[in-house]
Amino acid sequence: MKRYYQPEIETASREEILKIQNEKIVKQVRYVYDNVPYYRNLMDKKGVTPDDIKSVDDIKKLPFLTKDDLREAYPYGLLGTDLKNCVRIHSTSGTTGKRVVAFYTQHDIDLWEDCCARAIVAAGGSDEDVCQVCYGYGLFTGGSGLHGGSHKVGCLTLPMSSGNTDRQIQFMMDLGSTIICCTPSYAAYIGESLAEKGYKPEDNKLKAGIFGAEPWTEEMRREIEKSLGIKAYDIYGLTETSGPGVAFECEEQTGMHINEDHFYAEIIDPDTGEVLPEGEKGELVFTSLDKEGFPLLRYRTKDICILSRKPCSCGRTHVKMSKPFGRSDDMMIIRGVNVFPSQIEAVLLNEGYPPNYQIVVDRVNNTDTFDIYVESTPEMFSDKVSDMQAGEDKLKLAMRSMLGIGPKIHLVAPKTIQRSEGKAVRVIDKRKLH
Ligand code: DLL
Repeated sequence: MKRYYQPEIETASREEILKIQNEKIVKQVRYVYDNVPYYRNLMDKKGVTPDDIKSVDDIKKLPFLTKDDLREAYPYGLLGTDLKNCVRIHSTSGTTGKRVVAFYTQHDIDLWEDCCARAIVAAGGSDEDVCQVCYGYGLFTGGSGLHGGSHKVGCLTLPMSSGNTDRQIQFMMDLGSTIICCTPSYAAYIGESLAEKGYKPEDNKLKAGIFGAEPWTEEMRREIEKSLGIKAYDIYGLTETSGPGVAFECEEQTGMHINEDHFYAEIIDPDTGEVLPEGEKGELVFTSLDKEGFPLLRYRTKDICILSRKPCSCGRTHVKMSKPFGRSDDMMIIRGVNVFPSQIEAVLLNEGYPPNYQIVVDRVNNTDTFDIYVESTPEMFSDKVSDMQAGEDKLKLAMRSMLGIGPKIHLVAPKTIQRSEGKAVRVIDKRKLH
């Protein structure tokens, strides 16, 4: 079985990768300068010309691009080529403002699908596999990305899209799916539904899952691995840079290899914009190295993570990014304390609760309120108020020691928190809604 989809690139030496990157960046910057007036303007304002960019070391001279720029340039302002050369668009859900629309030429689709194919092979996939894709198809990149990757690997591809969980399970069991691709919250839901139908983890043929598109903790990984009887791999990406597959996990499960021949990664201090050394935590910034339709230079993702060049036992040489600790914009500041939803998830799962919860933050009389609704399991659920109260008190204590502040915990009956088929909505911050 193949260990790598493109071994010559995935295991290339550092020098070889740098050589590829240096050649590509010179061309990509020139291409953007010549074809994207919006970015040319940013470069002119900063006094940088394509001639100043001779290698990836010079990337730090370039101006940043932010989500606000994407909104301002909507829809065509960052297009890198004639529309007639583009064959597809994808778009973000637009929950936090105007949608982002990304354009793809056939070349862009090819390199994106290669990245997803690398991820599938890293998860043990081959042409012997049945790959059930239950990310949403359509404008969202999840379905199409993994679908294309699965085709390239030669898996039998089940283009399920998300939702209709009974049908997902029927196909999974009848056709013997061996790999499943979806959001981690949907994977947890499928695991729960399988158990409810009386299936044990060993009853299905699944061996691996490729999960991403939303933050998830190591505790959640263990939960999913147990309930589905699989090894769960992380995959990362964003619409702006093409979609899933910008980075993916290998069997070591200690971070995701960034496809460095296509994307150059930097970590910056989100406040000052200064580039941080390897190993420091900060905002991830990507520069595409060979995109045509929607090339982005120094795009600030808002995802907070750490890069590592520690050698990996899988043999891949590309730099690894940690799981994002959260986004700089989903960090909540509650009564002055920084709180990430991932910290809350870790405490809940460590305390034996299922991964079904919702965080509600509000402001009453100028004071932040902080409530967490947590589903209990049928075994934990009790008619006795004192039992439930004891559970809430214990959880509050555990939260306080992790977060530094104590939320109000509401233990609710099993099955009362809405399940997610795509990206889960974990936080309702009513302060932003007022
Ligand atoms: O979520 C692309 C994708 C699809 C990735 C399927 C993986 C699998 P967007 O909808 O544009 O694209 O959302 C991008 O989702 O900036 C992160 O904040 C978050 N995200 C994506 N993957 C992960 C992950 C897709 N593995 C935004 N862990 C990104 C944590 C993730 N967060």
